[in-house]
Amino acid sequence: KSDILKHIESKVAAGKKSLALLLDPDKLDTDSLHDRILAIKSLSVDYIFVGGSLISSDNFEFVINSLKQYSDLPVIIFPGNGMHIYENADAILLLQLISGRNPDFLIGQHVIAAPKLKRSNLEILPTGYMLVESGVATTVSYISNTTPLPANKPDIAACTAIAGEMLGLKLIYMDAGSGAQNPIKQEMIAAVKKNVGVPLIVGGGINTVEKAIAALEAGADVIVIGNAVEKDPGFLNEVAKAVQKFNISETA
Ligand code: 1GP
Repeated sequence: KSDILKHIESKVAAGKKSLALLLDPDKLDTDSLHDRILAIKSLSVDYIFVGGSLISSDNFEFVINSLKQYSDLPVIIFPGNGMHIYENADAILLLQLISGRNPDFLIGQHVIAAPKLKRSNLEILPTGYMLVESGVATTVSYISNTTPLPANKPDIAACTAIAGEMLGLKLIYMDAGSGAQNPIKQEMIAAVKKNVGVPLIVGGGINTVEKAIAALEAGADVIVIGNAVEKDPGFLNEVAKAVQKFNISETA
């Protein structure tokens, strides 16, 4: 099994930030996937997340297999439900949707997925998933049938994350949802970071270098970029450089 959690934790302990690229199998052009994977190799991307709340294409396994074949980066499933499991990946974010009150995404899907996950070689990453209001209705909010956390309530976000950590979750993922109009506010990221010790992943609507840096400065340990790279592949290079620069200036 992979040791991705330890790797993330040791980077956080060393004060280093990381970049995760989210590949949504529904949004990818599979013809150019091979070239894209080769291009990613030359950039300082740390993790590849594969998934989304709704996967309607047949590309999920193909994307994972291609990544495993052509790159050495850790491939982590970002599942939308208990069906999104494929053991050729390295790990899976076992998401508990702690911002919501839908029992299906707090325990139901997990019970269904548990035997398959136990038989697999996937590293399980127990993750408190917090969906934050973003200005527009996101797919994840609709599909999960949950109300996102209000964007201007950092105290609710902090209490939710504290509860998640106390329940034993090893990562907190704050997400404004894919293609969010507004990324998560710095105040909210900072409030969560101040109150929990587990690594903090932040994503949703990060589509400029400035927004990426804002999330990192506020306390995100890992930032996730999806949509913006689909629209402009060159953005990945820009944001990877920004994360690198951030790490160098922090240690200097
Ligand atoms: C969504 O956090 C991810 O779940 C990434 O969001 O596609 O908006 O970058 P974007």
